[in-house]
Amino acid sequence: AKAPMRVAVTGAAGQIGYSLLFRIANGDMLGKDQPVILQLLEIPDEKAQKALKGVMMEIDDCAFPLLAGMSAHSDPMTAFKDIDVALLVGARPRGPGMERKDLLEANAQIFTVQGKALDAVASRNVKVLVVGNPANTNAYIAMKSAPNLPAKNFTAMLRLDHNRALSQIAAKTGKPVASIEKLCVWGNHSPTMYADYRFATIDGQSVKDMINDAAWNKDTFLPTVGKRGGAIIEARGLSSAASAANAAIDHVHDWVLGTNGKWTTMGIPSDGSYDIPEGTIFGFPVTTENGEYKIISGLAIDEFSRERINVTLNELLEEREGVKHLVG
Ligand code: NAX
Repeated sequence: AKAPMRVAVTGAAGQIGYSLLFRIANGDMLGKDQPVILQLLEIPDEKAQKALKGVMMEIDDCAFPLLAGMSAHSDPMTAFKDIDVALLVGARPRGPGMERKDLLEANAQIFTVQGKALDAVASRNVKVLVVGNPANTNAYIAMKSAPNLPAKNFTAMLRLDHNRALSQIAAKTGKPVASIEKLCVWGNHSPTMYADYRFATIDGQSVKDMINDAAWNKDTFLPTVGKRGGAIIEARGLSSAASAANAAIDHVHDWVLGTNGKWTTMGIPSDGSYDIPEGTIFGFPVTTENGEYKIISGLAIDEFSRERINVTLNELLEEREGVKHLVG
C-alpha cells in the first residue's frame, strides 16, 4: 500500500471546505489508491474551531477507507508540518465599508505568515494551491515569503474559470465537455481573466471556426465567464463553493497525476513566457507530467488577445504594487 500523503486545508470550516474535505478524503484528488492525512487549519476563534470539530465529526461518520488521519489546528506551524499538498482556501472576506486596499493588506498578512510557515515546516516538494482571494496575489505573497522552497511549488486557482469556459463552449457547440481540448485562460482570477478558445478543438475541428462569431466571444462568452462568480452570488445568495472545491480537486489532481498531454489552465509563476514579467502568478495553458507543469509555448497572440492579456496583467501588477511594502 502507498504511504499516506499529508494534505493541509486552510479555512477548513468554511463553505468551500465543506465540499472539498469530503472529496479529498474520498480519493477524488490524489487517487483511489492514495491514503491521505488531513491537517486542517482554522482561525483560533472559538466558533470557527468548534465548527471545524463539527465538520470533522461528519468526516469521521463517512468512514472513508483512504483517510489515514486527521487533525485540527489554529497555528500554521503545526498545520503545515511535513505536508505534501497545501490548499490555502481561508482568506479575509471583504467586510462592509472595507476598501480594496484594506482587503489586499489583510490578506497579505495572512499569506505572509502562511508562506513563512510553509517555508519552515512543509515538505520541500509541497505543492501549494491558493484558492482564497485575491488568489494570484496571495500566491505571490506566499511564494515570496518562502524563499527556501522552489517558486514553482506555488500556484493559484484559475481552474474554476477554465471549467466555466468549458461548460459555456459545450453549451454553445452542443458537444460534450470531454470532447473539448486546448482551451486556456490567461491572467488573474478576476473578471479580467481572458478565456481563450482560439486554439481549442473538438474532435480535431477548430472551435473558433465552429462558433465563427467574434461578437459572441467578446459580448457574451467573455462577460459570462468573467462575471460568473457574481451571477452565482446573485442567484444563490452565497458565493460559489462546490464548483470552487471541484476546481481545486481538478487542479491538484492534474498537477500530481498528469494530464496525458492535454492542456489545462494553472496560475503559476511566469518564466517570462508571452512577455509576462517573471515571477508574476498568471494563468497559463499548461500540460503536466510526473508532478511538474509545463507552459505551452509558441502560441500566436493576436492584437485582441494581447489587449486582453495586458488588462489582466496590469490589474495583477497593481495588486502587487498595493502590497509591495509588506512583501519587499
Ligand atoms: P468562507 O468565508 O465560507 O470560509 C472561509 C474560512 O476561512 C472561514 O471559516 C474563516 O474562518 C477561515 N479563515 C479566514 N482566515 C483564515 C486564516 N488566516 N487561516 C485559516 N483559516 C482562515 O469562504 P469560502 O466561500 O469557503 O471561500 C474561501 C475563499 O475562496 C474566499 O477568499 C473566496 O473569495 C475564494 N474563492 C476563490 C475562487 C477561485 O476561483 N480562486 C472561487 C471561489 C471563492 O470565491
